[in-house]
Amino acid sequence: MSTEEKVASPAVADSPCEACPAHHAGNLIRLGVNMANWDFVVALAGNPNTGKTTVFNSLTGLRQHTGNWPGKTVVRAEGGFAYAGQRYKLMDLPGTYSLLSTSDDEEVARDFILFGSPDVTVVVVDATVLERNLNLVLQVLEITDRAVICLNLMDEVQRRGMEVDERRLARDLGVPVVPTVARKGEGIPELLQAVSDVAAGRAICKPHRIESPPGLKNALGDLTDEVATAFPGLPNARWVALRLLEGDGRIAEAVRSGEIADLGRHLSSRVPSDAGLVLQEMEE
Ligand SMILES: Nc1nc2c(ncn2[C@@H]2O[C@H](COP(=O)(O)OP(=O)(O)OP(=O)(O)O)[C@@H](O)[C@H]2O)c(=O)[nH]1
Ligand SMILES: [Mg+2]
Repeated sequence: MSTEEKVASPAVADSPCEACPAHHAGNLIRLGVNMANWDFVVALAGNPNTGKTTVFNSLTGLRQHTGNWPGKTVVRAEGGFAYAGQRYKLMDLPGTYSLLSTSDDEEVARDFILFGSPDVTVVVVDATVLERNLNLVLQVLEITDRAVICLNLMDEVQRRGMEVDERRLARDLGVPVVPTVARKGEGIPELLQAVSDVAAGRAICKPHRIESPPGLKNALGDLTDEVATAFPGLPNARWVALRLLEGDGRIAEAVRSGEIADLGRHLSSRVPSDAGLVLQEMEE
């Protein structure tokens, strides 16, 4: 893919919905690839084909390809937007079912979610298959307390006569849940507000976490301390320790070789990258 294809489009409303006065996108300035000096980094995570890139395009004004193969996202892309006086760098990630997945494009997403230190992780879920999508949601909530759930494809939920109780879901998960129809721009203003509230600390999340049994808790605590000491500044040392306890060979090798520290350094969202370029995986 050439970088020319990623040139920002002007901040023109793409859908009729965005042109109507009820859409408060007046607060949104799509920055395309122009995103120097950001205040916050936001990651778009989610299972494959849930509408992440559609949300990304709607917020940045960029035109990353959406849809099924060959449009599916396999590398991460970045773009920018400003909202309510703050600048955001938005990362579009490949779809992933689990933070334990090991396929190459899923690993791109996993590594950024875990080691890229995003300020807010938006998990875009397909509301028609919520249960399947909750696997990743719960894994993300294990590692961050700054998350927003974008409950997408609500038009399909309605069309199929299904119901999703988003308020109950928000209560049970302990993080904001925003229903959207990303393809039509519906719910995007509310999503922006939720992201900005979480980023600025106006909304405090209390994510649902699975309680570990006492034996595991102690072992995990000790090993987490050791990992954190060996790799100072590495985000999510607890997750790494958990993987080691579960016998994950790839993570064990990354710890042994020290490569795990590079992941933290290369992916850190605090370090400015070549703004607007679609970034290939760090190894490339
Ligand atoms: N009906 C409906 N379709 C949507 C909605 N949002 C996105 N889509 C469509 O879903 C398909 C997948 O959208 P993408 O944005 O490419 O999904 P993605 O999550 O980026 O996919 P991967 O990068 O492969 O993980 C596209 O055809 C979109 O137009 C929505 O709210 N409702
Ligand atoms: Mg995509």
